[in-house]
Amino acid sequence: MITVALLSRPGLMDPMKAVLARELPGVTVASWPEPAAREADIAVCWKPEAGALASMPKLKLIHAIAAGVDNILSDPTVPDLPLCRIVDPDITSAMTEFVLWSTLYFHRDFDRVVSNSRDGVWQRYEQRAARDRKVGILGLGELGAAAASRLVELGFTVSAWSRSPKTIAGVRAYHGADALDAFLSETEILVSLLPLTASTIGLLNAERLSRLPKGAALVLCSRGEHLVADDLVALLRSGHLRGAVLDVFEQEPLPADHPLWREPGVLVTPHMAAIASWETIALQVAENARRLLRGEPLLNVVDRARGY
Ligand code: NDP
Ligand code: OXD
Repeated sequence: MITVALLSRPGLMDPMKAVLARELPGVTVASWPEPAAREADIAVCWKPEAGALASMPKLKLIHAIAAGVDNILSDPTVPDLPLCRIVDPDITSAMTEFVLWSTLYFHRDFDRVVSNSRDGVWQRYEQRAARDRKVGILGLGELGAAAASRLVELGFTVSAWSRSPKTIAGVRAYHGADALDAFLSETEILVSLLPLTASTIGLLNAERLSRLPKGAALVLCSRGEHLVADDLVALLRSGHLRGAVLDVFEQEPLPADHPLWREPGVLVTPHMAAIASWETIALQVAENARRLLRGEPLLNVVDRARGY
């Protein structure tokens, strides 16, 4: 039969074991670095230790437990095998909820009134209709496209930026590096849902963030490495930017003494925008395992050349 290796810190992926056993009769599930794991056909991982995947001689498929695969592709020794990621309607819904909440947080001034309420300050702010608020989404893939459409339904003025041309009802779509500045210059609430690749790392730096209009806000749901955090802080302190909801960080968990926790205008959330359940992940791994055994096309295969 088939052997599945779980590469994670001890015990983290154990909830998958029963589901895999139920879905794949006869399967051997082993946790790295047990000897059986080294003989695995399928490796399931988030951020495997460097060289681990290359040391598995029977490996046929690498399966991420996440939507993003940057933590896997960052290892230069990762073997040239099919790499699959998680795509799931519940994750898409969860991300859409997070984007809607973050948008409303700034649009309806919750960032200001939460702070005012702690200080006993009764202050009302002039309200703007959703149609008068420009929300821009970086990345129009599984997650960005769903969030953009929902924002359109709520009446926001929505634009988006992707690598290749896209058409989504009600969304002003930009594509390519040449269009980025024009997209940014008309975005008041910027939501990042890009994959982390060589082309997107450090994209949100002082130069790009300065293109946003004064008073704009950032919602970072993608990866911490997309953002140059010091540049964000400088633009917040200068008053050019209003605030940021940051869900992802270069170092996770964000250390308790990290200054971002206490930076005025920044709200830190713990990489919680969309979390797949172990059941969901295990079911997708099992489906791709069956397809692998039958020689059928795999689901949610990553384009290794693009990096996402
Ligand atoms: P997809 O691969 O479906 O979509 C990626 C989008 O980004 C595509 O529209 C793609 O353009 C665009 N893109 C990629 N590179 C560029 C570039 N250089 N310039 C412009 N656009 C680019 O990804 P998902 O929507 O599934 O996920 C996006 C990311 O969200 C993940 O990679 C992960 O980092 C993050 N994530 C975060 C979670 C959290 O809890 N915070 C949970 C899940 C995911 P094109 O359409 O032209 O190919
Ligand atoms: C991610 C995920 O890619 O949690 O961040 O799926």
